[in-house]
Parts: sequence; structure tokens; C-alpha cells
Amino acid sequence: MPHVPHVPHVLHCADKPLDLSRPRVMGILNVTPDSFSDGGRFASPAAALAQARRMVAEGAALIDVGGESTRPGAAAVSEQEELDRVIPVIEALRAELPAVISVDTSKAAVMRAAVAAGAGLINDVRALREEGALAAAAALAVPVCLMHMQGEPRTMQDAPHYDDVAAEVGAFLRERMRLCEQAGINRARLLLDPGFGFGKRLADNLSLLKRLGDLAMLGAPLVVGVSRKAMIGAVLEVPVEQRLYGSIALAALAVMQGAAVIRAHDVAATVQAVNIAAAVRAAQ
Ligand code: 8Y7
Repeated sequence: MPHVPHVPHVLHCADKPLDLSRPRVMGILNVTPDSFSDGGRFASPAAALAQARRMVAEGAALIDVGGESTRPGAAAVSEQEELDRVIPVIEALRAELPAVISVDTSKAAVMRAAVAAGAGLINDVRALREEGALAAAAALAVPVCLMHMQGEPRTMQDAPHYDDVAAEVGAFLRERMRLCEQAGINRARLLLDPGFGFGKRLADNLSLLKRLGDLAMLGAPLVVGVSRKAMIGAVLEVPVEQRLYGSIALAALAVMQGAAVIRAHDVAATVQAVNIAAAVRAAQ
């Protein structure tokens, strides 16, 4: 296993510290009517709150609230629609739950409103490339997860191409980190994510997972989202509702190579996979 450089162990997520001295699970809370893997079952604030409570009881340290579906072909969502979906849910979660609330958005206005409502982390699949997002995040003083994506959600799976996927994803993340630091976002506030499935073929996703340790060398905590994704369906030939075993196997492999946060739908199973892999990783 490669040597992992020192990364900060405690992130300051608004009022909540997030201890990453051991790997953590981020529970997925979609508040979209069109999410591919849970079909928008949690679109009402009450239903979303119940699901978030369950994920926290199962050991999630973060809850990632998203109002824009990024599955291939999904329709764009207006700023107002995204605000209407995520803000009431963030307000309800903040009032009740100890977990860090993460907002899955690329829009500057949604970042600002979400942090004002209690979000302690920005999870941006576009790595602050949207208009105004870099400045908004710089002004907000919460940690930011920068994710790699080739292309745009609507068309990203049409013809993804890399010569050396791990090197290219690493170069992109390093450059986004540099621009963030230049904009006043301290390196200690950044997390990085290779973006499994975002403009990547099966071979690219497998190669990225195998070489995740290279990305850990960038010096920021790594976030990994593989839960129920198409790469599992492609290898195991199973539909989305049968991807739990593949998801937890990949979560364990990611932790073994230094992942700090695993983003997942099935929190109880993922926490066990993460904790057992962390124990092996920490052994002599
Ligand atoms: C990821 C993500 C999605 C991921 C991070 C899905 C919002 C698609 N995937 N955020 N979001 N990493 N950081 O299948 O892999 O959950 S949406």
C-alpha cells in the first residue's frame, strides 16, 4: 500500500467538527423526483427527514442532500426549484440531527442558502466550475468536495475518453485545488473525488478504483461514490436493486487505498464494510 501523505484529521463543517482520523460514511438523501436509484421516494421533507434519521442511526456521519439529478439524460433544474427542494430539508435536518449536512449542488445561490440554512459542507460534482461558485464557496468558509467529471451530465456517457484516466483525473483535481487556493479556499477545506461514473467507461472506473492510492497523494481527504452505480451492474450483470454486495466490496477496496469518506445509499452495510476495511488498513 502506498504511503498516504498527512491530511487534516478534523474538518470544520460550520458548527460541527468532522473527525476523519477514521473513514466515514456519507448517506445519500435525494430530494429529486427523478433520481435513478431510489426514484425520488424521499421528495417530501417529512419522508426525507425520516430517511435521514435512519441513516444517522445506522452510523452516517454526513447526510448529502441533493436536489439536482445528475444521472445521464436528467433534465436541468432551475435555481428556484433546487432551492425549494433542498432548503426545507436542510432546515429540518439541522434542527434535529448531529450529522454534518452536505449540500449536493453546483449553483452559487443554492450553496449560499444551504449554508445559511445549516449545511456544513458543499459537495459539487462540477468542482466549482459554474458561474460564481468559486467565489461563493470562498466566502462561505465550509469544506468543499471537488469532483471530477468529463463533460456535462446530459451527455457525459456518450463518448468518454482518456489515455490515462488516473493521471488525467489527478491533473484535473490538482488544477481545481490550485484555483481554489488562489481564490482563498484553504487547502485544509478541500476534499477530492474522482467522480465514478461521471464521463467514464467501465474500464476507466475500474482503473480509477485500482489506482485510488495515487489520488490520495494529492494531499486532501478522498470522497468515493460508487453506491449502486452502473459499473457494478456492468461487471455483475445485476439491476440497480441488486447492487448492494458490489457496492460494499468497492467501498472496502476504496478505504483500503485511503478513501476518507464513502458516499452511499445503504448506510448500515457500508459502515460495516468501511469499519472492517479501516481496521485492516490501520494494522501493522
Ligand atoms: C457522486 C456525487 C453523485 C459521487 C460525489 C449517484 C452527487 C450519482 N455521485 N457526489 N453525487 N461523488 N462527491 O449515483 O460519486 O449517486 S449523484
